[in-house]
Amino acid sequence: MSDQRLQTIEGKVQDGERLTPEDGLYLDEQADLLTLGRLANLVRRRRHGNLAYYNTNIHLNPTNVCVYRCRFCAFRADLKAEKAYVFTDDMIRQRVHEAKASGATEIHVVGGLHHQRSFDWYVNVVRVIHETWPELHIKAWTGVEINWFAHLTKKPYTWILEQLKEAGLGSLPGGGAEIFDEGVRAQICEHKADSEAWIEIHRTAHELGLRSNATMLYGHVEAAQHRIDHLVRLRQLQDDTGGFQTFIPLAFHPENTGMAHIPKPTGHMDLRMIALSRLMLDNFDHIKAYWIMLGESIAQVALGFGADDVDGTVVHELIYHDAGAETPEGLTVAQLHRMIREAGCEPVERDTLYRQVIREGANWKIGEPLSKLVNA
Ligand code: V47
Ligand code: SF4
Repeated sequence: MSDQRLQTIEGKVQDGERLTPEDGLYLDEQADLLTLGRLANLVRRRRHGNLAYYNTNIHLNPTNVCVYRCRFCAFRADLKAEKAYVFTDDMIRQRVHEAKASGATEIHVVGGLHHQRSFDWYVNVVRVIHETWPELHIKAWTGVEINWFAHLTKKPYTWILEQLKEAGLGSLPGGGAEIFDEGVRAQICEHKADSEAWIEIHRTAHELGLRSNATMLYGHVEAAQHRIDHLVRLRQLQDDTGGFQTFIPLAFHPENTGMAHIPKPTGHMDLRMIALSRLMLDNFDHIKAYWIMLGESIAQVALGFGADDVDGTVVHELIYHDAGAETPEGLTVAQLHRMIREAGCEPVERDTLYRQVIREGANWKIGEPLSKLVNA
């Protein structure tokens, strides 16, 4: 690596100056892992000190039936396939009761795009959850799903999001972004919402006061320039709206997918992606090391490579486990605490909107925004 180039980039990071797409490409293609990690950790420590966040959540994938056939997806099923399922209202209520019993503050809801279900069915999923336990934060439906609802109803995104908000929606998860480059999208998820639609939906959500997350699926057919393009487009939208909360780099899991011949990204690449994201996304508060897909060990190490969040207890995860994830489907709070403390950080429970969760016996209340805790 050219020392001169690296020194310039390091100087920018130290001064809190924005990195250019060219800097990003240079770091992705040339920088060694420890340099990337050291610089990203500098930014992470500046923003969060030694705090590391987690939440107590539960997942619900109400159906796996999907009209699309993304090549990286092992979760979807055809309508008549043996593994196809659709949750009834009672099954949804049961999951909410389980969430309550486990002390969850969030339910994360995503699924397939069922050929025979109307938009009302998806609104009803949100309503049933909300009516069963109004305090539970509902983080539901990716940009791809919102785009499908617009296709079903022929209504604008604003209308769709307002209906969902009225039913109890609290925020949007970051899925469906994959890689924004249309050439890559044509190879891995040809028919679903394109990058412009995904960006427009998140912009609309932010304008309506809904916070959202963003993801990037890496380690398949994409190259460094596609990853940097993806990060820069997210950074631009965040400059406009400030509505993103966290960025989650998602490692491709190949098992049982249409791209099973591609090897799973290595721990080396996983840590590089965490660090690169922290360095490029200077206007995102949080970088999440999603332990379900990284594995507990890499997620733990990632806390020293730019990540400040490990997601949550995550009971009932299906998307990665169908694609061969070997992690458990859930971790206890004690296990998360141990993982975080061993990495030299202090665990702080957060809610979906990144406010502290204060527990008193079986009850919890929402405290200060986490930004107030750093260096407090
Ligand atoms: O959009 C699907 C990805 C996403 C595979 O917002 C796969 O807090 C790897 O977005 N290998 C859904 N990735 C999950 C998601 C998410 C996860 C955790 C937290 C949040 C959040 C969001 O999962 C999909 C797709 O990009 N995906 N199949 C696979 N085989
Ligand atoms: Fe369907 Fe989502 Fe799987 Fe694509 S990733 S096939 S949209 S369930």
